[in-house]
Amino acid sequence: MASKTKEVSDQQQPTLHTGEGGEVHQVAAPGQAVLTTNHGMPISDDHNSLRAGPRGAVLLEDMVLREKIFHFDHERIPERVVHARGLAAHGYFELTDSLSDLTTALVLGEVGEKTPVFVRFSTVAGNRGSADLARDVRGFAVKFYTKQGNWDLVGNNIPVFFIQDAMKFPDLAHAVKEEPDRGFPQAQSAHDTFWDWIAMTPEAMHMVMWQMSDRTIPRSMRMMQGFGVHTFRLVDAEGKSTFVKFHWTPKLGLQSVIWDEAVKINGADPDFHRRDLYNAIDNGDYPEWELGVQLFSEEEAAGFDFDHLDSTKLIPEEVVPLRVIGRLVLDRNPANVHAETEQVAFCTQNLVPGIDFSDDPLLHGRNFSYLDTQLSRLGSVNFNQIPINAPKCPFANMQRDGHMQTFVQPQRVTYTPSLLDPSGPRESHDKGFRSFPSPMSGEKQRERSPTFADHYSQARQFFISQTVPEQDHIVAALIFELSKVESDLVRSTMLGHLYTIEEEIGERVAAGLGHDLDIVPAQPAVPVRGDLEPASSLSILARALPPLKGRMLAALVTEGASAALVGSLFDAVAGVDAQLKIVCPTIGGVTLDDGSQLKADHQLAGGPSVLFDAVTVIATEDGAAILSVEAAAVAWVHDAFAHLKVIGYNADAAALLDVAGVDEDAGIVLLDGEAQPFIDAASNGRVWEREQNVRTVF
Ligand code: HDD
Repeated sequence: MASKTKEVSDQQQPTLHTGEGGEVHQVAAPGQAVLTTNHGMPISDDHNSLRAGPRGAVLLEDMVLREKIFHFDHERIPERVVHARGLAAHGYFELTDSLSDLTTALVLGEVGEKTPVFVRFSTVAGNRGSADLARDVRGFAVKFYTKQGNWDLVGNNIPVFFIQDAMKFPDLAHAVKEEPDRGFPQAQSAHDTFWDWIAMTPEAMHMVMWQMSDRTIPRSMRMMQGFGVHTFRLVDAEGKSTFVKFHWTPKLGLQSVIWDEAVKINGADPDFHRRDLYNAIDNGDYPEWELGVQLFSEEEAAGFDFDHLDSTKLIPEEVVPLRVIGRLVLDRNPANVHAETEQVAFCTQNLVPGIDFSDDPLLHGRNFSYLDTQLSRLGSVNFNQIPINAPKCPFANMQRDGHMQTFVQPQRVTYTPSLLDPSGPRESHDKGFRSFPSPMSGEKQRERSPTFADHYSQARQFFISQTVPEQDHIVAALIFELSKVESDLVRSTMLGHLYTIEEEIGERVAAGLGHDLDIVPAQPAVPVRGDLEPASSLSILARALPPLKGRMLAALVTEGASAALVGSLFDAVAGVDAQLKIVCPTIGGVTLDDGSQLKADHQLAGGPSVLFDAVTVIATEDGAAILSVEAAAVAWVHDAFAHLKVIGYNADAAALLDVAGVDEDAGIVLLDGEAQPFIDAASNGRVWEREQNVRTVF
């Protein structure tokens, strides 16, 4: 496991050292460091400011005080205008299948090569201090430190986007973020301005279906897909181009939480996702994704149902299958969140030779925006010198000076061409990046191609590709979101779009809203296609069952409970590479029936069942009676039941399940001395058949 402690020097004084990742930090031998100012002057007293007498005024002369407060006052930098709340990790990308016949990019050509990466996940709308389980798209940004420079693949956990043209991005962001006249709601799309804008933006309908699906409430960053979204090009040594789309698929399978669970997790642990990723990596349980590519030619693209340059559309895997070419492993937590997670600057323009842009207009706008925003966030054109942004390959050019220049560049000649210094860096026709010479023609205009005009057909295809519970959740999410909208006109207009996507969705959402207003019909520019077949690759639940590996299970245990059953549970959980957390009435834990002590990981009220994937109750009769009048215990069991979790229990615990309103089904497992039946049931995931018994499905 990567060391979390910084490198230490045997020198007496703090000095600047360059660490493994090129990061610069202050270090000194343990116990020997002398506290200094930033210019290195040793400090004699760091607790008392310089005063005129013991009760006198503080003297302006106190440069130690002034410097300390000056630095503190400027510790914060502007948060990202979108994707402000992020979590990140270091790792590597290992190529397992070479694309060297299609691209000169070494990162995609050399099998077995491990390229260092830094990956930042994020929510989009919320501010930096918002909660992890907001219903929101998740960012999935990967910086590959390749031998040919940094390649940034700045994607999301959804393969399409809200808009087709970057011109509309500021409007989208303004609409979804908190309303500016009141400063709320924070980290939510469930408000008037978002739905007002969506109702007027038919091109967003496909993305909205994804956004309202369980994709936007992932169980863990380790259990979600990532997508490069745009079509890119691979270019080989002869200059031949192949179109490519990039997909990340998690080895732990896909999993989401239930909306009510998300709401409660936000209260119980607003840092749920960051804690999950940090702890997994810290435990050596490194998350992993496969990189798959969809490859297609210009001619194949011409035959697709939709324009591959339109980021609101996807190409189903059923049409162009995924070819798995590598794996991404995250194996090191950042040592300092500000230096790395906050200061990392992803730029979609960062490509390497052999990978090129397509003509997607959204991508072209992004290429400006990401570079531009770093100046306002990081304050200097030299942001690439921050260690997390610096390439790990040699780099050289004639760019000089600027704010916060940290390089001391001794060269006299800072231009090309030059006779004085023929040894300076020069461009290389062979090694350098060359844009694919795609032919261009046409009049300058501000118009969309008619091939971008169909906004509803893939939205419909997405819905009909979902399993029944997933469709129910989309309907429920739309009902929830639109119920928060105060404007009848916005609601009616949105219902018009939903009817146009698929009548069933419109009817079900209208029923759930109890809506008796006139629907404002949508006016699609082209007829909605009914012939797009369901594509199971678009569903989470249609995939193979996710394993229990990497999941978090819990046991609520009372004083005097069976040591044999607890022991059996630990063994069974270890057998599936999951983790078990013990929840007890007090954090001091309990004494089991064999006199052994069981340590608690959580006190009951601090460890609600929403934090776990499946739960057990192991109690004595007396213990169950006490818990039955304890609201936190009743809610613990009731929530697990309502969230469709498998619940194991011993016979003496039955009283608590009764009080919590648990009805028997395939996920309620009586444990007779051994815990394996609970694990067997939990391996089947949630008990979807229970859903209609616990909430109204419109
Ligand atoms: Fe963006 C950040 C993903 C469209 C403008 N975006 C940002 C991040 C991700 C995405 C993951 C966070 C990067 C990080 O962790 O630092 N954005 C996307 C995807 C898009 C997309 C997948 C569509 C396919 N974005 C998009 C457009 C624009 C922007 C069309 C502007 C024209 N995005 C930004 C930004 C951000 C950003 C304002 C904020 C912070 C940053 O760039 O570095 O420039």
